[in-house]
Amino acid sequence: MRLTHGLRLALGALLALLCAGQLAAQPVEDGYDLWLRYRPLASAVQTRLLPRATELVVAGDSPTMRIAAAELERGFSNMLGHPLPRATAIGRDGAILLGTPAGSPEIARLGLPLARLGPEGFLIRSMPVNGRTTTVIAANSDVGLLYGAFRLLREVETGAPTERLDIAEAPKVKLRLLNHWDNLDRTVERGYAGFSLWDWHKLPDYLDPRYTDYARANASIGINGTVLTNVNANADILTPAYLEKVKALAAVFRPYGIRVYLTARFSAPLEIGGLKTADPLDPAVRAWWKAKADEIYRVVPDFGGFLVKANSEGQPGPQDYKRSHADGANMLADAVKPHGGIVMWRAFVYAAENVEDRAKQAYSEFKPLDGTFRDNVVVQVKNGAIDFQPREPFHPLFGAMPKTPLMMEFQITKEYLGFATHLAYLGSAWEEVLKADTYAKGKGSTVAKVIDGRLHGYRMTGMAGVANIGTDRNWSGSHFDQANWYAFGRLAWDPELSSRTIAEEWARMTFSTDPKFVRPAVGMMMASHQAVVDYMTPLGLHHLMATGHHYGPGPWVGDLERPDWNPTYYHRADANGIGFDRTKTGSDAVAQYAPEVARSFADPNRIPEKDLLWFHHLPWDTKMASGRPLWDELVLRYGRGVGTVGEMRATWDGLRPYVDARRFDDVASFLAIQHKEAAWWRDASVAYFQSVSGRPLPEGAPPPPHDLEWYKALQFKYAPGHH
Ligand code: BDP
Repeated sequence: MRLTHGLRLALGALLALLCAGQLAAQPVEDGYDLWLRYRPLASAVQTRLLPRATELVVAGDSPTMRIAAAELERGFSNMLGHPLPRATAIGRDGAILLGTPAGSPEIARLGLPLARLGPEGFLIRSMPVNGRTTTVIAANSDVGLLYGAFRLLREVETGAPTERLDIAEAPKVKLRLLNHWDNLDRTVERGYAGFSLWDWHKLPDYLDPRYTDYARANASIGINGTVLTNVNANADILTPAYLEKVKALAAVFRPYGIRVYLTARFSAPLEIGGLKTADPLDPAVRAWWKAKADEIYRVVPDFGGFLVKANSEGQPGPQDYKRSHADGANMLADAVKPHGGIVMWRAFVYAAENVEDRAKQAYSEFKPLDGTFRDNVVVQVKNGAIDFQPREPFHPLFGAMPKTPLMMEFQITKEYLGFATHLAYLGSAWEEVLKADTYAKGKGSTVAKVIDGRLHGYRMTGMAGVANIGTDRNWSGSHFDQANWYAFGRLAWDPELSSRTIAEEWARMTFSTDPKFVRPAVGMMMASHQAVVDYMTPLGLHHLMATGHHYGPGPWVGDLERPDWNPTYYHRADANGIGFDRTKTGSDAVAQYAPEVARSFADPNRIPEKDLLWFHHLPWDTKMASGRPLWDELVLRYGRGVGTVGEMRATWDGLRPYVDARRFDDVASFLAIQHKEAAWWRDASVAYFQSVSGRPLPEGAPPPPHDLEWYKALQFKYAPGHH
């Protein structure tokens, strides 16, 4: 058939329209949408899942409720392909009904069991209302409704059946905070996702729409606070001009249930107050902080409080005046107390002049202070006793401070885990810590129970995550690093969640609900952390990274001014063996744990192999569980890590059909970088340890392609995240 010119033109135009429609319907996925993509559902799924998503009835009005309603509209209309109309009453076909008993007589009449859900919990229930089938989202507060709205959307997005819902949830931890190590010049300490989101220069007059998107993403996972500034603090943030900027950010975040916190530089009274001392017992200093707190609360009435790094890594603190950490924390606590503020005082301390094993110093310092802190102080403790190493045994302070609320500090940004390019899902690493048993009150005294307050009846509970967020289009520097932000929020909400479940949720929302995608992708995520541990610091080794920026291997470094900055301090390898003896014959750090734990850690035959060299210095020919000598095992573990990354690449290659091109390629390229760098870690580490042990490589282990000097000579002056 010959087409007339006119017909051909018309067909061409139609085709162009179709293509345009197609493109408009499927925007390029660059990761900006995170796990809140709300892509169209197949129509079969729609009818199965959402018989009641016909109308939305919002019973009440507030900025937060408006956000919740807008989110439901956005989510459902995108996923269903048609709008979710607003109605004032439940129609014939039912509706989604959103409200609090206080704000809506209709919700109050339902008599829902909300009392035990507290101020942030919510209930989602499929039930008849006025004889109509309805999906009710109810809560005691508007922010509870917002969390409920996100939860309902998650059910739909992950493909869970939503016909008969009965979900009642409340967060188990009160303070669920991100810690931004962001500087006022917008550089981010240990940040691998671009610059700081906070555009201080243009604040308060220009509000980047990204602030709203940031708040929305956090609210979707229950994060309710953000520390805007670096723990290595700058006192300028406390000056009036900056407080106006903080006020503007707080206003954006407030309706999302997110409070703002700041880091307080202990020497601020000297730097911006014109005082001659920052001694916490000096009346003028106390008065200065009190006035400063009053000023902050005039500007930001719901200001959360201060986070403080004191007397650690050169930061000023109370010990500069021969005062204790409690003296310092209590002084600030008194200043914010009248306003309902809190102080999060970090336990990450180790002193230059102290020769005690660095792993012991925080416990030695803080344990004697238990019970001496004001009731609005929380001590913030890193997950392990050294410093966010790829793997650390749980910090001995957990379980040891029954009278002082401790909050957990995890590092979401991957300072010691290959930066943004290495795929390492941290959910499993954090789960390992949270499940660890402190034995503080007998078996079952897990770290999770310390953190959620059940073990010691803490009056305050909290979890902080050092953020991995920056100006990169995909927020976190890599697509898979979004999973770590997500997992942090979910574990802060409930520290007993399974990291695998979290990974599944995330993968379904972020990529695809197809089981052919989800199963392999989650498998890859769950294996990833162990892979990094294997190719960087197997068998309990730690702190072997290159100096300063921590990019790449540096196990040979032993000449830094402080002994405990040197990798050689940590691995102690020599011709006879390797590892840090932290038993009685060494630093006796094991004694800081409860006796049951100490006994197991102290016994090389009982300690889990993953922590072996953290606590023991052992001869190279020690027989391992595999039957191999330690030396062979160590080398093979390095190789195993590289091998797992190879498998991850192959897995990802097989997932091409389920992933949009842009994100597929991004991940594939990063995995290739990871593979290359994992091999570099293995080769450099094996070359070095072989130079010390003098032993031949076990069978099957490839010899490093270069000599040790070659690896040692590598320099990375401009590695990111180090300022
Ligand atoms: C270390 C980081 C350093 C931080 C410090 C901290 O290398 O940049 O300032 O932790 O947590 O891991 O205070």
